[in-house]
Amino acid sequence: MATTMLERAEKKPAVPSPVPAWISLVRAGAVVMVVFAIALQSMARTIIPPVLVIGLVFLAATPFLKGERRGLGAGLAVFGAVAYLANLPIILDDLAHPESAPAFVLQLLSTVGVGLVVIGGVAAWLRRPTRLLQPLAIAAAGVFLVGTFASLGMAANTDSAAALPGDVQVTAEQLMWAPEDIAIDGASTGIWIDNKDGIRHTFTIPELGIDIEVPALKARRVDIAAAPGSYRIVCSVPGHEQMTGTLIVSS
Ligand SMILES: [Cu+2]
Repeated sequence: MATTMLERAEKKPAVPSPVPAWISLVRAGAVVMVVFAIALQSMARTIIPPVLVIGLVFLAATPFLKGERRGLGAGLAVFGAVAYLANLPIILDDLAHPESAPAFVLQLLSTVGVGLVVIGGVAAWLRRPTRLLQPLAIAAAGVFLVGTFASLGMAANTDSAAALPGDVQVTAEQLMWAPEDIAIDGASTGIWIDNKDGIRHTFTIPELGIDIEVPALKARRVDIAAAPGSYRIVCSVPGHEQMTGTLIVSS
């Protein structure tokens, strides 16, 4: 009799075990990171190798995230955390400027994504899925939505300066100044700076004490009073060291 029952039990189709909460969290975070990688590169209109690698790693790992693969979840958490910390100065700068909405929203997305993966990864490592995981995921979504609406509102309320007649135009696009050499003379001393990027820039001429904040997709103008000569133009945003140019002032 006992043997028959045992046989019956063995023949019963296996009931799939529920997906552990931590794996759902890591999966959700991984999907967010893939979306982040696609969105950031689309906005920049170029392939950014480290971002491409981050996106591909999460994309490749996500299908293999299953209940028994705790190591993979924990490994993704470490990878996500290291990638995040390596870019921390850039991320913090973007998060400190919500009026430049595209960059702010993307960094909020990466923060939520890495946060979910790390919390899920730690839960996997401790082998202690807790009831807190679902509220944490809901809180992360809430932070993202509130932050996004606040940022879009601030961007909408940020003015853009119009060019005045005679202004020399300089454009910030794809982390470059165009043109890189700006010539002004006694007749034209105004410069109109048009930021076509989804991230903030600064039009900075250290020698002249000029440091103009130009939010994403906005324009600013500045009047220059300088002795004839050439002056170095930079952008002081972290990671924008390649944005250099020269202001040539003739008499
Ligand atoms: Cu810049």
